Amino acid sequence: MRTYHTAQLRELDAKHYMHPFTDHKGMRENGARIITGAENIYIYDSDGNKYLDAMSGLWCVNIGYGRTELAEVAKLQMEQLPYYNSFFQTAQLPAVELAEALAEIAPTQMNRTFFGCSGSDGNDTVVRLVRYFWEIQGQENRNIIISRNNAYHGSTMAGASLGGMKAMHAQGGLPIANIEHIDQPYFYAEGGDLSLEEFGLQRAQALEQRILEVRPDRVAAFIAEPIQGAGGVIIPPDNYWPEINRICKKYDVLLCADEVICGFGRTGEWFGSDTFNIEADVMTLAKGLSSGYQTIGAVMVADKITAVLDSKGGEFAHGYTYSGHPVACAVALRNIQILRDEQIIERARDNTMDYFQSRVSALGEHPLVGEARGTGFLGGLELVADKDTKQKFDEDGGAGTVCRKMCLNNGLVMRSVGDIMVICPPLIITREQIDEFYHLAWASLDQSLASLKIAE
Ligand code: PXG
Repeated sequence: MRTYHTAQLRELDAKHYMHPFTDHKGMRENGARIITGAENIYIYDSDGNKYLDAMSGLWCVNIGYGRTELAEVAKLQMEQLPYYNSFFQTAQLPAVELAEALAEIAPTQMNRTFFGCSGSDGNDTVVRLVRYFWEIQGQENRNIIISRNNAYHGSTMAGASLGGMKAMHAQGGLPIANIEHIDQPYFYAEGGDLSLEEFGLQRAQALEQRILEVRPDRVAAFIAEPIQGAGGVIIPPDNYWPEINRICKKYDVLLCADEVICGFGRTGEWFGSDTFNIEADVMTLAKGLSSGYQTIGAVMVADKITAVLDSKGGEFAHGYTYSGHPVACAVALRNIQILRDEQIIERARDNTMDYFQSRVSALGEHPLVGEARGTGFLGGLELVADKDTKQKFDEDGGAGTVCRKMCLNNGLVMRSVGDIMVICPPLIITREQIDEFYHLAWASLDQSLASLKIAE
């Protein structure tokens, strides 16, 4: 292996490597941070810095870094069968075993899985699948999918279209046809004078209104994250999901839960759908499915859908070369076994999640924080100039950017979404490490406030 100095690597990176979601001009000017290793909940860079990774990579390393069992399973599988496809009525062991394991842990109505490589392609599958489901029942016009503003469902044409990110729609002519967006259940920013309950009901009933506007026989599905992650950890009021369940049932609209972030223990149960009692017909999975150790995503479908596919026959013309990749499936299966055998989710729920939430709430006492919220191992901090009026420092997420930088200087990875700091630690984080997180976060908030006040 060649060895490099950091400066050399930065130069090569800037010259040849096109990064995702990146301002290329800014990137050329500042250079990248080069991450060289990781262990437990910590990552290390090429300058010798250590960071507490309160983002689990990108919301994905649920079991934490450094689990060599996953490397061993990947090596063994590569030696045994590095690749074979599952087209043309073939199968291989890891994909079958993983599909069975998923049926065991998923809500009872979910018993079959389609595999892909990521959350984005999973949501492309969702779009094609739900439209196909109605087509083969003679309802070709039932092709509208309703989603929400400020949702994140990925970066492919369909994923970005389902997502409600205006900046993404502004590039490249999105959304694709027959995708509708309704307002999100973001109480802190959009609740106005309503009570939490009134607001929850109002935002859920926006779905019913839209279904009636476009006509019920046109609506194929509604898709939503149980908690919006990349949108800023938006947690719906308690009455939101029950009302959504009711509406989807009433109009026979398929309910698709995007579990890419909420799945695999993030909210204290296997799935966000368990936590919120979402009666989903389709679930998109990725990230925590392999704890990020392999690129794998999946779409789980309820019996109601598979019954139609099985009885109608005909080919669903959809699939990827790497659907059910044996190495990715073997690693994901081992990841699920570890979560199960070590009772990582139960232990987090019983021992550490409440403590984490108490520390997140305590960060809400900081003068810079207008609201601190969270569920399970998800947290969000709203940065404001004035707690009472919720006034921000600016409209461009400037405070978030300042805070993210302060965190990094202090050895903490906490991401900003505009002026919301989002937190998503590995499920294995201990109470001591939660304290460490809290102190680093408080110090970073202090420094951010001082810096923002000077800039004012
Ligand atoms: N659905 C949800 C709910 C997600 O959070 C995707 C789908 C797409 O998954 P893939 O594997 O194609 O990335 C995601 C991904 C961020 C950030 O900055 C979040 C995601 C991806 C990249 C960045 O918060 N979430």
